[in-house]
Amino acid sequence: MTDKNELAQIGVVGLAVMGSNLARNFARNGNTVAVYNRSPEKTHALIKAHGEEGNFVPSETIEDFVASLERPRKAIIMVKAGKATDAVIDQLAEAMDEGDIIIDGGNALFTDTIRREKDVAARGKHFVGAGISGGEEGALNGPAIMPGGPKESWETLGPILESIAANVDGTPCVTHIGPDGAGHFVKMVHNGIEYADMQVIGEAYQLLRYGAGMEPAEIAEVFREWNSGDLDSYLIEITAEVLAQKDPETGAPLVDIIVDAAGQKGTGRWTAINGLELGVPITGIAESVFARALSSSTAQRAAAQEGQLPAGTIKELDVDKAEFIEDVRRALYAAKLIAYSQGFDEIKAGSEEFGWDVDPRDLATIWRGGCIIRAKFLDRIRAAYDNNADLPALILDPYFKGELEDLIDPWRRVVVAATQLGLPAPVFASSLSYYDSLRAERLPAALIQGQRDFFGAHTFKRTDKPGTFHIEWSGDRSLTQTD
Ligand code: NBP
Repeated sequence: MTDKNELAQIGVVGLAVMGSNLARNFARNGNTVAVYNRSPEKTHALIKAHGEEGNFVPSETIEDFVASLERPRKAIIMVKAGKATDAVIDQLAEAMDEGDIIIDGGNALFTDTIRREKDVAARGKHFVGAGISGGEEGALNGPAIMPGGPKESWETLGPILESIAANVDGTPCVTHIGPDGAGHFVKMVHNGIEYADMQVIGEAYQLLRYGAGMEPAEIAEVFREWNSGDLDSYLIEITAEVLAQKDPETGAPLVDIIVDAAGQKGTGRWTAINGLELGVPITGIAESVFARALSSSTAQRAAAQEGQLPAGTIKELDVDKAEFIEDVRRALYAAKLIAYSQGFDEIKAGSEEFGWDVDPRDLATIWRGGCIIRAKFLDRIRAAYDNNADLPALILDPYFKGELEDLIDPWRRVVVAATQLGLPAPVFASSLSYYDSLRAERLPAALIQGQRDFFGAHTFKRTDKPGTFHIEWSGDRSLTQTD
């Protein structure tokens, strides 16, 4: 139904896949929705195909769109992230009045969100950067929503966002994350974790396929089974679907037909860059971004496959297939735990750096539904932070420590097997090194500090007394205290 005279509770600008589905979700949940797209064809198409799903108020100009909203006006931007977002923000800020709320639901870089919030606030309006996860299906049926921005905007926006968010055990998968860029920051890290989660699943597949010699359909069954245990999650579920799928044209397993080159230009890359900037070792996420980059290094891979690089001679692996499958499951669980633990470390570091006061329990709660990384084990993460909000690392929670007891040996065996077979398992392996680094009583950083002092007089600290020291390396090698 469309009615030009009825004022809308919410508006959506940008009616491509995400925007049109989000608008339908609002309408289906009893909200009157104003809709506008730069090219009116998309608006017409939405109304023609889905106008009967609820109350839509379509407009062909941004001014009409703004006029069709009840006050304080609330408009969600769902356009291509970047310059398009800035252009639409400018148009909305121009047409809106003081106290109106502009929400950017695209995948914006959080630093852009911080800048935009300042600009929009200076024009007397509110700006909310909201991360929205769940892809097109989530946008339609209930996404996880991570809004930042001023707390007072949340008071107005909260109920309407709760009406469309996913819901788990009666709790909507949306809450105010923190000021300015906090929402887009946690959405970015969410996507980084998603990269790592997908990569470890990919590594498990690779080992079962080329290590245990299993066919995709057989591996699909294994993933289905895994989905009923600790690994129960959306990503494991869809992995089974993809592996079971045959190519409609050739009848071959679809996974064998798809080009094995994955993109990494978006939020996963940002998460890795931000991890480097904050000095947080998010090795699982960074390795996942690199693994995608390597997959797309087509020319180098082709050259290496032409036999130019020796494979070595150790090929035999004498393992029982069923035991190997169970080891891979446990290695996957362990590497996944590390990736989440590191992702939460990055969120904590970002929250401290930007003064957001993000509560990790909120994330473990709202990520349980709607979003791509929704998983049973997020309940465990929430419980971990409920028990101790200041956990030094997620894996130090007593429950996860207990889980790791049973995972560590299989994890080591799988990394050994992958290495021996010459099969790439970058996140399985680097996560294990990260884990062992955390546990190590002494790290070679002491030697690195010695080297730095040798070539650059960078000084070092001592284990036995306070102060900063230097060795006269090119002189008599005496010790001097520099402060
Ligand atoms: P796209 O990212 O493909 O963007 C297309 C939309 O942007 C169209 O409505 C287009 O209008 C509009 N647009 C462009 Br392009 N330039 C514009 C401009 N200068 N002024 C006004 N409108 C402009 O859409 P999407 O895939 O639906 O994603 C929307 C947002 O949601 C993005 O930020 C995306 O990163 C984010 N997101 C997407 C997913 C997903 O699964 N796809 C998931 C989560 C978040 P036109 O029709 O006139 O060209």
